This record gives sequence, structure tokens and C-alpha cells, in this order.
Amino acid sequence: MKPKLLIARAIFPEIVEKLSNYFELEENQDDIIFSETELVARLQGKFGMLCTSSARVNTSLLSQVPSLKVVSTIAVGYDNFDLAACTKFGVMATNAPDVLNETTADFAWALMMATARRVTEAEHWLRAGHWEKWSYNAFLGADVHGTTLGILGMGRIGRAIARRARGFDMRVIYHNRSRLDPSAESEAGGAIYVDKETLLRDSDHLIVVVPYSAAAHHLIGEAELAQMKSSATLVNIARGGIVDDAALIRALQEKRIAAAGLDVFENEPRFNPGFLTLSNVVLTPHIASASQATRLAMANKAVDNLVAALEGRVPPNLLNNDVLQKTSIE
Ligand code: 8YV
Repeated sequence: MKPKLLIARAIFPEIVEKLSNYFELEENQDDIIFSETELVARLQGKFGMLCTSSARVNTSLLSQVPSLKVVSTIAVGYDNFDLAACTKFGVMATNAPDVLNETTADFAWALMMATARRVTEAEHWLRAGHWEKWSYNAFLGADVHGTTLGILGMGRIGRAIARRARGFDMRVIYHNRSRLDPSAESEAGGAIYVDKETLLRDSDHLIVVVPYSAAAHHLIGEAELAQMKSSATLVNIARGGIVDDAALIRALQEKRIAAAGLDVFENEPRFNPGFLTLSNVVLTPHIASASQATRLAMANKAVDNLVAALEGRVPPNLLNNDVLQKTSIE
């Protein structure tokens, strides 16, 4: 008998087919967001779970599902996993990094450019039938080329964003927990390491790419927004909660910064409705990694992790290595 797997969200048919070679599957192609109680019920007797960022895996859940051995998320971010709890309960936790770096970097640029050049605002105006004559000063925005790009968080996606700045003759500055080595800096568009204050003060366009953690909560809040240029744009493709959305809405209302491009929000999908009252925002529903090819590649990575766990190998993207002492995997 094959071990059982819960596929907690709707997923590509080819992924379901692939998984069915290894596991007895319980699917959710109706894509219902399960509450913890529902998830616990569905996980009874399951060896593993394929999930996304919407599934919270913590002590409360794990203490009720003793059969569970592996949880595999189709995401690079894993703030929905309590890794210490996973280790305590002997559960391997895996993510799906790398394959989304370039696609996500493309999207950060799309948001930055749409925000700086007021693309969606202008389109809404056109669609609403307001275009009666051309005007020299309609929708004047900010230039992207030749300006200073700031990147907060210089991991793999941050570096892919920085590389693209070369073609736009931009000066790239960044702040990160640790400084990159000189060769990595030069590959990343000649990025210059600065302290957080300088990053906030000097960026014409600031892109947030840090992973979410308790320490990163409201990393950009009232005080940080106050240090930015009034002409600056802010882009967040990382996670809701890193930016204080209420503080950002106030700053945008009062034009203390020019505009924001946001793919992630606090409490998404029920984000702060204050954003909808603003014209100087570009808002997208957490789609930075959403190209057909990349989402499929991410799902395939997540499958590889599950199959490795099943076959007694160390999953390629194991997040809690210390769990190996608690499993039979060498
Ligand atoms: C995921 C993301 O697709 O990878 C991440 O961390 O934010 C997205 O690319 C999304 O979180 C669903 O799991």
C-alpha cells in the first residue's frame, strides 16, 4: 500500500499524476482554504502534505497528526512553518527555492516601472472614458533609468533584481544582514552596501525582498517611511507584515512618498481597504512568481522533496536539518 499524501490546494494535473505514482492522494482541486480543524481531519493517517503558504504548520496542528512525516511547500518563503515545532515532532519541512528567482525579479521590475510611470492609474482613467485630449502634463511620473535603486534584502531574488539595473544605468545600493563579497556585488549590478538609514534616504526606488520573520515585522514602518524621499516609490514583493500597511497608507495619502507597488499585504487576501482609496498605488494579488513555467517548476521541486522523504533520502530543500537525528534518514 502506498503512503497517503494530502494535496492541500489545487495544483497542476501533471503534478497530481506524478504524485500518484508514489502516494495515495487526497486532493483539493476545489481549492478550499482549510481551517486548522479541517486540515487536522484531512491529515489523519497521512505521511505527507503538499501545501502553499496558506497552511500553518505549528505545534497545535502537529500534535494532532502523529502520522505526518513531511510537509512540502510550493514557495520559497516558509514563515507559515514553525520549524522548531516540525523538528520536535520529527516532521521534515521543505520549500521550493531558486527556480522562481528570475521570474520574481522580473515582476519586481514590472511593479517598480508600473508604479513609477503610473501605468495602472493611467489605464483606469483611459478605460473610464476620460481621454478627450492629449496633455503635456498628464500622468507625469518618475524616471526609472539613471536613478538610484535600493534593495532591502540581498538574497538570490535581490541579486537577480539588481543585475537587471545595469541595462537602466542605475546606481544600486542595498542593505542586508551581511555584506556580499566583492565579486557577488559586482555581479549584482555593482551594488553598493549601505546602512539601512542611507538606503532609505538615498533610494529613488526601494524594493523590499527580505524573508518574513518576527524580527522583520514592520521593518518598514512610520519612522522608516519618514526617512524616504517624497519622490520615492516603494515596492514590496516579499511578504505582508514586513511593511506596516497602515503607516504606508498614511504616508501615501499625505504624499510623504510618491507611490507604492505592492504584491503582498498584511492579512492578505483581506488587505487594508485604505489602499483602494489611493490612486498612487499599484496593487497585485501575490503573483510575483506566477509564470506558468515557474509555478510548475516550483511544484516539481516540492514533489522532489516529498519523493526523497518517501524514499528515505534527505530532501534537497530540507529546512530543518536537525530533524534528521529524529528520523531514519541518513
Ligand atoms: C508562492 C511566494 O507561490 O514563494 C513564495 O514565497 O510568496 C510565492 O512564490 C506563494 O507563497 C504560494 O505558496
